Amino acid sequence: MKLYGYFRSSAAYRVRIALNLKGIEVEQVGVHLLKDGGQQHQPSFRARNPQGLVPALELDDGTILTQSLAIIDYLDSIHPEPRLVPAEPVLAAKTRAAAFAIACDIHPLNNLRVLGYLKGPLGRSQAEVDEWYRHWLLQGGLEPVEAMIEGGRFCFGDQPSLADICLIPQVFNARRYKVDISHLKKIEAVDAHCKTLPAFLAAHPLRQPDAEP
Ligand SMILES: N[C@@H](CCC(=O)N[C@@H](CS)C(=O)NCC(=O)O)C(=O)O
Repeated sequence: MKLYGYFRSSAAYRVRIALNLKGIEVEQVGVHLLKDGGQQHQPSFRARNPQGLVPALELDDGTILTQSLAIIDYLDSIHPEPRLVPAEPVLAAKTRAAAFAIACDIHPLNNLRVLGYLKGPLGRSQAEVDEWYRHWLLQGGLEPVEAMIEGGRFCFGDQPSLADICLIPQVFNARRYKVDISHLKKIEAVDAHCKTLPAFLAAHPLRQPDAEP
């Protein structure tokens, strides 16, 4: 399988964590989101993902899967252990709710193309764009997620789940954009624990073949 991604893409980071947790090896293909006007917009990549977004997972028979959560669901289907969503229905729903709060409610508002639209066509200053980012990351996002997660060593208990897979890349983004999350104690504790685990460490943006300083 081939994973089309970008080292700093948090959606690709999610898929890398899931692959590592399941011990599935893939070839990584870098799609530089900033070079050449954004390689995600080139026809060769659009043929793989008409949305022009990473990640995309190409299966050995050439089938292309897109959308990180759909890809992770596929990985869970073909390789059920370790499970990424608990079997118990209530815990499964809570796990998905925390994951979706990040992937569906924070991430799309702070995506590269949204920030670019604010700054370019809408003429917003860098300070306004930074404030937009901080607002949707914190009040619109991680602060409610802090209240949703139940703790243990991970978001929900002592096994990593889809919630942690979505949370850790979002925390990486918060730190990268220098948004203070030190008041989010449960999130910081989960992040500190994940930093000790090979599956999360190996998925870190700076450890990818296309990483840049
Ligand atoms: N919902 C999609 C989001 C994918 C996405 O937004 N990817 C970003 C990188 S994290 C991207 O490719 N952005 C390119 C752009 O904004 O032009 C998923 O979960 O896969």
